[in-house]
Amino acid sequence: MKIKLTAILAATFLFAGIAGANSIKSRVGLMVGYDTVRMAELNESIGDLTMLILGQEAKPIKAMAGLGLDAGMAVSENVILGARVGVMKTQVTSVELVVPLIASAKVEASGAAVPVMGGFRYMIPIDDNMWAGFGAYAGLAKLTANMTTTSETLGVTQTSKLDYEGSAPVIEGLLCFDYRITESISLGGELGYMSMKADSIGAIKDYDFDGDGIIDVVKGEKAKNAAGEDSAMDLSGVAIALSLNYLF
Ligand SMILES: [Ca+2]
Repeated sequence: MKIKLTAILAATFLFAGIAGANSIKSRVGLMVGYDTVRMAELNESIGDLTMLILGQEAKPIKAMAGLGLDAGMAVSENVILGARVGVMKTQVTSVELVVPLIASAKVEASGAAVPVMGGFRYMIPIDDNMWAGFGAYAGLAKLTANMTTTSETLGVTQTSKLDYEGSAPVIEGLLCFDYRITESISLGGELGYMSMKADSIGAIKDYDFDGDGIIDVVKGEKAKNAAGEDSAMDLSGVAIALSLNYLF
């Protein structure tokens, strides 16, 4: 196993044409990210729904956070080609209505995204340990949105979930820096803008909320606003990330 790993690393070095200490290095890293999100239409739809059910509009969802894995191969002294995958979750927004001792009802909504991207970064050494540059990534994301309604009447609790999914092209442009803590460990930072918008999202299965045998939301049925238009799910926004990277 050790020999095999050494052989793979040796081949990587040869392919990448690593020139010396002042070249960029191949890397694998773990990222922690925070993004603002537009949401826009979907926030309106969630607000319309909570208004309809509970007479109050849910607060808009404004941000998401998540984890990512990033891998990049140095292909010249300054360029890394790489791939990354992330798992992001938005804030949960909720509205609750309570009639003391008799009943309560709550609607919660949130979203999530799994972007998979490939791209490059161009970086130059600022000093012995610090690198800075820019990059661009593009790919696809799976988006999901969830609405959960919980109602309690005279001690009897009923919960119904409604899940939607969609897919979106993703494009991200970013500024990045890297601080080499040791020869093989770096702390990275990124500030970018990520575009990630699904024009519509559809129910993931058939839903019969009241159990009367009649389907209330058919699989694939799109999330709509009060005006009956498709709700886009727009998770585009400013993206900030920190990463811990192994360099080789
Ligand atoms: Ca039904």
